[in-house]
Amino acid sequence: MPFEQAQWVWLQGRIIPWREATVHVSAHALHDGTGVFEGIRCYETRDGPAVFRLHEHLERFSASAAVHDLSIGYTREELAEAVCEVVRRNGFPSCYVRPICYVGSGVLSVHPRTTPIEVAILAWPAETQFGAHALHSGVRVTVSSWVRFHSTMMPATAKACGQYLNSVLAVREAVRRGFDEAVLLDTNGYISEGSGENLFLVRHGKLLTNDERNSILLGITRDSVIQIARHAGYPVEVRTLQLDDLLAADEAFFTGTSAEVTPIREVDGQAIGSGARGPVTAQIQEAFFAAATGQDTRYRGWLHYVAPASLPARPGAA
Ligand code: PPE
Repeated sequence: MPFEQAQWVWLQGRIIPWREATVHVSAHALHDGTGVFEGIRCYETRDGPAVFRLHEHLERFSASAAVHDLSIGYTREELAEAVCEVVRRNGFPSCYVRPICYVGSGVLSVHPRTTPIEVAILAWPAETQFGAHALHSGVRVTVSSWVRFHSTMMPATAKACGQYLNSVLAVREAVRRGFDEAVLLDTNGYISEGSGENLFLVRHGKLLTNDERNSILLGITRDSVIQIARHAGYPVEVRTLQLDDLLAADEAFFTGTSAEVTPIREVDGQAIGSGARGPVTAQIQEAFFAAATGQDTRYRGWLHYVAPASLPARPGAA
């Protein structure tokens, strides 16, 4: 269990032992889902652990909080330092980091009123979402009977706790049906995204992906892959995608902090392309990991090194 290795948690400005980082059962967030969170990866690099695109994750965290009227109460600089502190204290060479800001205990009416807001940052060692083998062999997906909620129902580009029930329903159904993951359609029947990943297609040497008009969470991995693909010379077209685009694709893959770049090999029993990881997916995957682990120095600006606070950052470290 990955949590067994996590010893320290940042809670409200203090580093405390994992087992003491608890929330009361009367917390508003537990009942009504009133919280926002982030999922961030910290990769092992030659210069020690480095948090991938920390700035962008903290920006989305604050945008999610703003749209749900939650006041985080810490600056981005304070949160960035807190993330580094949690990684350092736990001594992880690489890990997954989960900042969360939620409405605590005070009232249990729908309107949380002036109930205090709490902020915590957890970290734990985490393998890639679908397991290392899936990076090579890909995953099997099913088109969900649950529809991705539209942004007129809840802000779809925010990463809020309660909205994940939509994803949980979809992924539970997918697993029950014998698949690895769900693909959700939007309210117009176009492709939206996976339960926790964005989706890319490869067709005739071009990458295709959708955007917020199809109710997706605007993934930071998605943005990274768009930039990496363009640098590698692949055209990337951002447009609405239909199910037949997916079924007719040469290759398809998911992107996400947890899933990284995972090939999709089959949709409801129908093979995508050759039914194995395609060459473009393999190239994008390799380039993504080279960027995230600091091997490709063109993307060093994406890395926030977790250098010890007491020592000056090493030359070249951001
Ligand atoms: N869509 C959804 C719905 C989503 O949850 C994620 C992240 C993405 C797209 C990809 O976004 P990004 O990580 O910025 O590239 N899903 C997180 C896991 C959520 C969970 O509750 O677990 C993640 O990958 O960390």
